[in-house]
Amino acid sequence: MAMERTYVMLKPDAIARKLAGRIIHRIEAKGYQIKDLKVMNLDKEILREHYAHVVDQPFYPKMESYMMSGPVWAMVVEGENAVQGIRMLMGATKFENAMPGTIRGDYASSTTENVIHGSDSPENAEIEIKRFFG
Ligand code: DGI
Repeated sequence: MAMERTYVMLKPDAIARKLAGRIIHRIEAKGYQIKDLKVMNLDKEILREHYAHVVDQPFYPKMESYMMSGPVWAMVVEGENAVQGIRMLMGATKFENAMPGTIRGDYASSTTENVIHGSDSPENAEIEIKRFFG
C-alpha cells in the first residue's frame, strides 16, 4: 500500500462541541500522522471553490452559513492508504447511512452538520492541501 497524504477538516460543529480531541485520537489510533494543522475561519470564496461540485444544490446556502459559523481545524494527514482510510473512519455522507463506529455515525447531527471532511481521492487531496495550506 502506498503512503498517502490527505486533507482532513474538522468542521465548525466539531470544534464548537469540543469533539476535536476525540476525533484526532481516532485518527492517531489508526496509525496516521498529523503532518500539519491550523485553525482557520473560512470565507465564501474558499467554500465555493472547495464545494464547487455542490454549489448549485438547494442545501448549499445552509451549508455555507454552517461552514462560516465558527473556526475549522485544517489538517494534513499522512499514512498508508490514508485517503480511503480516512473516508472509512469518517463514514457516509448521508446522515441516515453513517454507520455506528464511524466518526459521522457517532457524532454527526445531520447531513449538513457532519463534523468532518476528508478528501475523496489522492488527486483531490493534493488540490485541497494546496487550497488550504498554500
Ligand atoms: O465528501 P463528503 O463531505 O462526504 O460529501 P460531498 O462531497 O458529496 O458533499 C459535500 C458536503 O455537502 C457534505 O459533507 C454535506 C453536504 N451535503 C451533501 N449532500 C447533501 C448535503 N447536505 C444536505 N443537507 N443534504 C444533502 O443531500
